[in-house]
Amino acid sequence: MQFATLQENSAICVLRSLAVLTSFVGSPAFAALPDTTYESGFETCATPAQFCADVDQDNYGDIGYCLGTCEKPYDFFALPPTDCDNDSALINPGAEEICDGKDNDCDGAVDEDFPQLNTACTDGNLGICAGTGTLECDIGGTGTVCSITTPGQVPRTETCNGLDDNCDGTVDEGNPGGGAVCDTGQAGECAVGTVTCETGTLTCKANAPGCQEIQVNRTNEKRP
Ligand SMILES: [Ca+2]
Ligand SMILES: [Ca+2]
Ligand SMILES: [Ca+2]
Ligand SMILES: [Ca+2]
Repeated sequence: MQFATLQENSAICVLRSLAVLTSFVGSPAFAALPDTTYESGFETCATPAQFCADVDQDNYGDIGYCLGTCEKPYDFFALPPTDCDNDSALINPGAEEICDGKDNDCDGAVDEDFPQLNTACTDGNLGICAGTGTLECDIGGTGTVCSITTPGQVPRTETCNGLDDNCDGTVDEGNPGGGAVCDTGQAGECAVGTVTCETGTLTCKANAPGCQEIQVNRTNEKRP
């Protein structure tokens, strides 16, 4: 490339830079800048670099307000990669992603390090005492916590209903509602039985092996 052409390109480069700077000076981003001493003026060169305004001074500039110059034009300008939030020094491509509903590391994804967010969870209680909800960000933003939307019930006496009423982790333990002698309605050795809780239902179960089971109707309704 000839020297004259280089000079023309350099001049165009400076003019374009000044045009961008003019629009930047009148922008809200410029108004938000701190009082800072200008470090250098404009110089001409064949391959200027893009320096972008770094309003929050986290060393990542705003792609919307860049200058093509040979050297860093002001001490509040920075080279790419650029900032995705120039109003917060805590958000930039070098920041760590935290759980807060924001894209802290400027990778285009929000809270991507917490894939368990918004999935179902429980409060750890057992049986009908278990509360259920969804995982949300904790206060510190370092993890998730179960936000209960449906609280568990208070424990109650175990009954034959297919539920863990007393919240000890076992369903219908101790044959609740059962134990009495009953008539199976069958003949012979199959006639005498014992009221037995099986799969949430009270049945009259013959004491002798190999006999048919008869359902007992009085207390077999399930409770919510
Ligand atoms: Ca910045
Ligand atoms: Ca985040
Ligand atoms: Ca992110
Ligand atoms: Ca039960």
